[in-house]
Amino acid sequence: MTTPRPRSSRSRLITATGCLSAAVLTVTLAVPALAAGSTLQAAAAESGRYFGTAIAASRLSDSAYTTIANREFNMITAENEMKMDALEPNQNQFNYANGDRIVNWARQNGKQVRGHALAWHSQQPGWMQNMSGTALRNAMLNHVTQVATYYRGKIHSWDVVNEAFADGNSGGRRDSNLQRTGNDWIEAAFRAARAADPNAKLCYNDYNTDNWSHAKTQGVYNMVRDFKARGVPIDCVGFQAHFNSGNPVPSNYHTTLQNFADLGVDVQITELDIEGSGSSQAQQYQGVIQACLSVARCTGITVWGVRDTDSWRASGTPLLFDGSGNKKAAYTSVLNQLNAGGTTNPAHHPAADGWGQLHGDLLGGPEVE
Ligand code: G2I
Repeated sequence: MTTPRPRSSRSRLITATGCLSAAVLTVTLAVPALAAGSTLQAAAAESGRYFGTAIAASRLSDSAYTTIANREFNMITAENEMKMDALEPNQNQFNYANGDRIVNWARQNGKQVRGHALAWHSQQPGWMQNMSGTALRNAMLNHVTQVATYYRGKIHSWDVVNEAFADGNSGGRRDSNLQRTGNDWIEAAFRAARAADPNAKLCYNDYNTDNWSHAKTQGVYNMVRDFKARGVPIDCVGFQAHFNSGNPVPSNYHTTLQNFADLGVDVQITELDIEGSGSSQAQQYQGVIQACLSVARCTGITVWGVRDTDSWRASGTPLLFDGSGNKKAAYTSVLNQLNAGGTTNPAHHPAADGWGQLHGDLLGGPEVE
């Protein structure tokens, strides 16, 4: 494992050298010590990134759960409560109660919210599953418009469309009732979301898109490139990052994230979990964090749950805290890798919006430890 850069007790010295007529003036400034982040959100903020988790409304009454969530994370995704079936159980009758519980908890605790998900082939309410053609297209667009309008101003980023590409070697779209309304259903959803909430970042989100050589990754990449070329309003791409031994963290992850970022979108790790235990799990987590931090436009990381027992695949113990709320080896490796630093997210420079902490990088110039 990489040893984190020491940042704790000593003041860091910034030396600036400049010429004043014939004389060479050397100025040495002492700047405040930069404490290594002691929580995931503090450590990620050092490079202008967020660190998030998925929250289940049903667990908000569990104080062991909320204590960890509040301490460690500053970006919140509703695990299920903002999906299509949850928000529109009957056509044009919206139920925001559980979504609001999560959004309100996040905002009351000073956290931002990632909206998940406006349009998806899965988790559709029964009435929508039976629709097709123009009626379905219009119902989907109405859902996107109503929900994005309701939450306008409260959402950092929306997963506008989720999981629209097929697994396997085709590199093409997944067959679904939404896909059968026409290939332009994805861009139509993005345009409706932009019109409803112009300030939210609009993301495409998928799984098994981590390995650059996979056909699915290439399919999504080509869609995003096409959207950027034609002015379809897309701001970001989410990589779910559900890993296990059959689907390990790819060695070319950095390449994937960088190539998408080079299209002019932000990238985010949106649902990270890695089945396993001990040092093997810890090392794989470290690799994911390192890949994100090596890409300036990789702006944040979200793990898909708090404790192993909260996970959708609890038996795989894929998260950073055990069922008793203890920090696992994976937690320590993630924290250390965040504290080791990396590229700084340009849009969330520490000086810009208070996400980060003031540190020597602001002053530029050579650093002397
Ligand atoms: O499957 C893992 C994730 C893949 N990417 C999209 C995510 O939205 C998805 O999350 C999972 C949730 O973690 C599960 O909690 O999505 C599943 C399906 O929406 C969620 O499972 C559902 C069960 O299927 C329901 O039976 C159950 O009522 O969770 C619901 C609430 O516990």
